[in-house]
Amino acid sequence: MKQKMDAHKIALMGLLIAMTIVLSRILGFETTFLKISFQFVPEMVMGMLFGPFWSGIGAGLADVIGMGFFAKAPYFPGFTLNAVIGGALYGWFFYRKEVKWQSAFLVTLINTLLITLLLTPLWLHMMYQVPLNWAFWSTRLLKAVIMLPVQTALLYYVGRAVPYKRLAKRFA
Ligand code: FOL
Repeated sequence: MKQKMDAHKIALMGLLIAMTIVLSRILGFETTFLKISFQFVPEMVMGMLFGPFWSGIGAGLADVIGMGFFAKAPYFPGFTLNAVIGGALYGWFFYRKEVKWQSAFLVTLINTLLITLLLTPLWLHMMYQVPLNWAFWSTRLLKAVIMLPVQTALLYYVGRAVPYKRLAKRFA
């Protein structure tokens, strides 16, 4: 469901966008071809509170604004699409729902397969003509295998800690 935004919600969304930018651009690990960050944490909170539509927009804005301030590479729209898809996924899975282990794992798996192992390699190939060889895939697979349990656990515990019912009532 699309919800109406008011001043209170816009302020909270702005804070979550700022947290996403800090986690992805300042506290993230980044090389030309691989990035590791915890930006999925504020993105999932967006998803829980605002649903797929607005969290897609919020995550997309965080990418565009973050690139504007801290660009370490040329802007490429494919990564904005990644952000929008990622934000929307968290909204589909967690909007006003109790976070379960199964859903935390499933959303991480879909994210990993679609974004880390399919779309990002495609964008990097288009941007830099990176050869998609074994050296490329082995680092990506290693990241995926390590981050899958870490991300699942973080989504679960953060999801449990967010009082989404109370917040939803206050917003209503
Ligand atoms: N263009 C835009 N719009 N946003 C960007 O962040 C961006 N970044 C680069 C180039 N153009 C951009 C730099 N290149 C990954 C690797 C290199 C890279 C961008 C992304 C990458 O590995 N991404 C991770 C997800 C990020 C995360 O874990 O926070 C991936 O697994 O796909």
